[in-house]
Order: sequence, then C-alpha cells, then structure tokens
Amino acid sequence: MKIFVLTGAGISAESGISTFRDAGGLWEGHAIEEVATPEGFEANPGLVYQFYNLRRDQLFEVEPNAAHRALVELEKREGVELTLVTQNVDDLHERAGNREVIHMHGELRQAKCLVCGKSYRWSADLGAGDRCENCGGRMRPDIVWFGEMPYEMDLIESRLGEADLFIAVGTSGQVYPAAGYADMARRRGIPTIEFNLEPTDQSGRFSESICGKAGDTLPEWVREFEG
Ligand code: BV8
Ligand code: ZN
Repeated sequence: MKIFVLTGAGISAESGISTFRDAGGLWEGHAIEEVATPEGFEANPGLVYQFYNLRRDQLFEVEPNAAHRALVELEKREGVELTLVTQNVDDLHERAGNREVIHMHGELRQAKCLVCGKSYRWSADLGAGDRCENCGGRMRPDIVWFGEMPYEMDLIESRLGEADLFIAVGTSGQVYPAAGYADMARRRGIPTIEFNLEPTDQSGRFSESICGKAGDTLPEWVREFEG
C-alpha cells in the first residue's frame, strides 16, 4: 500500500519548535512573509541570517516526538511504501529514523551559494562573511522562501499520483503548492486523512479529520493500522 504523508510545523510542536501560527506569523515583529523572501534577504540579510541561525541553534535542543516515531513505525510496516514529504526545515524526521525525507521547503542544516547554487551541509551560524568553497560566492540559507519554487515538485507529484492513501499531519494548509496536494489526492478519489488540533478543512479536501495532538493521535492510528 502506497501512503503519501505531508507534514507541517504542527508535527514538531510537541518537540518544542513553535509553529508559524503560534508565532502569529510574526518573528521579532517582522511578518514571516517579509523575512522568508528573497526581497527580505536582499533588504536586510543580517536579520534573515539571524532568523535562521536562531532556528538552526534550536535543533540542538529538541528531540523527535511520538508523532515522528509513529511515521518511522508506519514506514517499517509490511506492505507499506511510505513517501514522506515535509514542509518543515528541521531535521526531526531524519533523527527519528525515516529513510527518505523529502524537504520541499529546504533544510536549516543546509546552506547554498548565491552564485553557483551549490548546497552544503551547514550546522554552524551562517553570515555575510561565509563563502562558497566552489566559487567564492556569498551564501544563503538553503530554504525555499515565499515566491521561490519548492524542491522535488516532480517527484512529489509523481508519488502523489500513485498513492493509495493521503495523510496530512500538523499543517494549516495555507501555503501552496503544498496545500493543494490534499485536493489533488481527493480528486483522485483516494482517502485523505488530516491529523490536527482542529479541523482545517475549508473545501472538503479531507475524508477524515482526526483531532488532537499528533503525539497522541498518530501513534494510536498507526497501532491500529492494518494496511
Ligand atoms: C511558490 C520555509 C511559485 C521558510 C516556507 C504572493 C507572492 C508570491 C507567492 C505567493 C503569493 N501569494 C501566494 C503565494 C504562494 C505562496 C503561498 O502559498 N503563500 C501563502 C501565505 C498564501 N507560496 C509560495 O510562495 C511557494 N512558492 O508559490 O512559488 C511557484 C509555485 C509552483 C510552481 C512554480 C512556481 C513557496 C512556499 C514556501 C515558503 N517557505 N518555509 C521557513 O520555514 O522559514 S512556508 C512555511 O510556512 C513553512 O515551511 C510551512 O510550510 C508554512 C507554515 O505552514 P504549516 O507547516 O502548516 O505551519 P502552520 O503554523 O501554518 O500550521 C501548523 C498547524 O499545526 C496548525 O494547523 C495547527 O493547528 C497544527 N498543530 C499545532 N500543534 C499541533 C498541531 N497539529 C497536531 N498536533 C499538534 N501538537
Ligand atoms: Zn558557489
């Protein structure tokens, strides 16, 4: 059975990483859309470097939670082929043990060159003084900002086209193209289940909403899952 899972900030909430909605879409008084954009970076690179440095530092203080671990358990189930796509830029799915994690919005632990685009594993702070080993260009967080093309869209859409079941965990479904994946699954006629504190459904995109904290609801669902 091919299962397509899309996760958002809510799956990392119980690990202590605040979601975008909790922050009221603000960070240090700046709208996320202002900070997480190429224009915001050009206008105030120091602010944007700091925004991501603080979030990268937090990765050393948090652990995967029961919801992350439930997705590892699901991946191991006999007969399950799991595609895990995350909007999150943290590394908690990898640290929980999922084999393949598709980071459609990039990763805090990566940085890329503004000139040649080469991406590097990056766990330290990133700043204006850092240079690409390949071409000497300035570096930016390897994060997909608003207005930029998400990563792996072709792979994501081909996996979505083969899925027998679509699951969304901890996402408010407001950011596209990710938010459109549930609609695409629904149009294909496969079951679509969301795990969230509250139903986010605006347009009948989910056949089932399982409400509660993902750290409680997802492990229970996986335990009862019979494939
Ligand atoms: C694109 C990286 C073109 C950054 C992110 C005007 C100009 C330009 C673009 C647009 C525009 N208008 C619209 C757009 C499109 C735009 C968009 O959708 N904007 C929205 C605001 C309307 N999208 C883009 O720009 C995308 N690119 O369109 O390029 C294109 C497209 C296709 C093909 C060719 C070209 C790029 C979007 C990516 C932006 N980068 N992240 C960073 O992280 O700093 S998005 C960022 O916000 C996150 O990655 C995440 O994806 C999103 C927040 O969403 P969620 O993960 O859902 O988090 P949220 O806090 O919202 O919700 C948490 C949920 O969890 C809640 O529902 C809550 O109830 C629940 N929850 C909380 N606790 C728990 C829980 N659930 C269960 N258990 C719990 N314990
Ligand atoms: Zn370079």
